[in-house]
Amino acid sequence: MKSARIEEIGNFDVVIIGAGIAGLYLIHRFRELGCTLKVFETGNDLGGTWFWNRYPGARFDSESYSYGYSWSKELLDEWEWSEHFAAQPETLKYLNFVADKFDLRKDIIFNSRVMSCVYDVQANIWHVRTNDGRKVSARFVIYATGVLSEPYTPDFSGRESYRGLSWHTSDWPAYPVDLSKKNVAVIGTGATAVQMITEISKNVGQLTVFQRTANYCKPLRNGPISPNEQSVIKSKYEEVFEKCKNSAGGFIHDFDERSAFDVSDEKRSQFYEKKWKEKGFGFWLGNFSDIMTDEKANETAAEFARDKIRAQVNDPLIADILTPTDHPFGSKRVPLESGYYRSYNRDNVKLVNLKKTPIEYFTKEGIRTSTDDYEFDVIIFATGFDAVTGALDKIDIRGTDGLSLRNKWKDGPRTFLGLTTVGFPNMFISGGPHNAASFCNVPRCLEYNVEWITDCIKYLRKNGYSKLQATPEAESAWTEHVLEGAESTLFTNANSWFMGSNIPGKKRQFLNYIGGIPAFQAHCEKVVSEKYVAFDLE
Ligand code: NA7
Repeated sequence: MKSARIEEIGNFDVVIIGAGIAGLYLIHRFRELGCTLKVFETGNDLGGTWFWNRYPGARFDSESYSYGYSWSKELLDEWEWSEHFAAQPETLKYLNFVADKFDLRKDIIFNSRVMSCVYDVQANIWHVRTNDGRKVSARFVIYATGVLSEPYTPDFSGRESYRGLSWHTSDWPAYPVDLSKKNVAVIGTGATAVQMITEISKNVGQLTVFQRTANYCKPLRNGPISPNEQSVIKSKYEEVFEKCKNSAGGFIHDFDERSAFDVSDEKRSQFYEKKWKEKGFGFWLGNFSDIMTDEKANETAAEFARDKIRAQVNDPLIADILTPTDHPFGSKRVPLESGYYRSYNRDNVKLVNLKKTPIEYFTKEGIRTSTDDYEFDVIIFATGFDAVTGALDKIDIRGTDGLSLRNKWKDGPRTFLGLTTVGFPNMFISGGPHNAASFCNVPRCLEYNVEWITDCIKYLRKNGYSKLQATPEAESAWTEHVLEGAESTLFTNANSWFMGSNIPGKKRQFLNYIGGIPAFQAHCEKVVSEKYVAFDLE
């Protein structure tokens, strides 16, 4: 039980919610502006996504050297990634290294979840309350609450009656877990499950994977960074970040200008083979320009990927279940794998096709599907997140006239640039819906947003303004622009967290901005060059 004691901890220029990648950089930038600030973090330490997601096998799907912060040359010189795609412990160590180097911890209150943020129109101030009885007020509130931070565990009938151990992947126990003699279930086969299954299948008693939708997984091709590669990386950081900035998704990969049909079948196969052999997302985000917009072009890549899947699985019936046919390639985030499909060649790994035999309910011992009873020692939910808006929905956010953000967004989010929303003055979201950050090599976009937000507040302070909110016209135009852009792609053809359709009852609508980083940043820069006319300033 949390104490009912209320502790007033003062009035600040800024309150930041979340001490992950965006939150840490926000502290640094606001300090440079000379702002007073306080940060609240639910976890007992910093790192956000990389604090919570400590499941076996958790690692980047972005090239490590394209993921770190770009804003400190000293930091870039000092830090060395050990692998092309770093594992979670190394990333967490990196974020702690950054926090220590820039002395960021002292403004963070840990173990403190923000429960409500209420705007007081008269005083033009936000009142923030936490679950541990703290109360604070601030002129500006910034939500650095993460894109994939609100875990989703399906409400299976009888779930509470199950007597064995169970947890969500983003709540993996902090103590060592030995599964070597356990009978384990994993529900879900998204990017998280793909990493985790590969790892735990190496040392588990018996593993049963419950799959609803098969995914197109591409080989990650990780490896250590050699001393020679390390010095090349260090000499090319500027080039790397420039490349990311000019790409659609903030990665070092970008789409080929050609259509899949500009080349012969043979040349196309050769191109796919080359892309498949590359590290990371090249086969997805460095593919022909039309694979995410033209169904026929997409099908050529999808069929290539299907052949690769079938070739890795010994049992053709299992291979068939693992081969997706019901959504376009890349319309869900592509999991990057390091032996995932081969895990199913092990005698102790079993696959259950939930499309044929759905879960009916949980029992005391395990799971009952339409045909079988299963008993488990451990059930792991790799069932994803209430993405992008989930963490915001958890907080009671009240703007002008008591307007609730949950209510405002119940038919889908409406924002200006994914950074602000009408009715909630002086409130910013560092990775909100309809922002480039939710379809991005995330730190690249978060860094940009943090700089944009802090520059905006600097402008307000310099010009004597104390209140800002987007105009309704600007918000409507942006929302329409985002949704129209999504309709022209194949992303809307799949059910995924991109569409919010993984959460029962959530409006099925595209949550990301798909116009690419250069277009997004051009919109943001236009707003600045026009002296923020898209906002009402007081
Ligand atoms: P994802 O990609 O949303 O995957 C969640 C998985 O859980 C997916 O296979 C779902 O099947 C499955 N799921 C969800 N609800 C159910 C129910 N009710 N029954 C059975 N299976 C279910 O989340 P991840 O954590 O893997 O990855 C999230 C992001 O983190 C990823 O995109 C990377 O950016 C890193 P479905 O496909 O919905 O049929």
